[in-house]
Amino acid sequence: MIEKLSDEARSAALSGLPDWTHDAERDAITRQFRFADFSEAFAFMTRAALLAEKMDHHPEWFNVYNKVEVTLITHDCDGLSERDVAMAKAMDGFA
Ligand code: HBI
Repeated sequence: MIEKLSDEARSAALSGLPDWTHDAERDAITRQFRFADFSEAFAFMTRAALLAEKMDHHPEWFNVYNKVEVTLITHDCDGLSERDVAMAKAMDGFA
């Protein structure tokens, strides 16, 4: 069973994810990505999608042209888990 991060663990994780915002209401994290064009944005989404399948952990996201809005939350614990942190770090690396 995947565990929700404690307040302390979450704060520590978020300090390493400066471009992400914590949504306290959902206990989720969100980030807006902006790319050069749609092709770049979709390339990012393709890489993230392959990782999501590999991790069995899937983002909630919205794309319009060169913008991708991502929300990460772990449905199994209805909040933030290590999986969200790992995916956020990977997405930052793809961007
Ligand atoms: N993706 N974001 C997210 N959160 C989950 O809990 C989750 C998922 N993808 C698949 C998954 N869980 C599986 O473990 C099943 O629970 C669906």
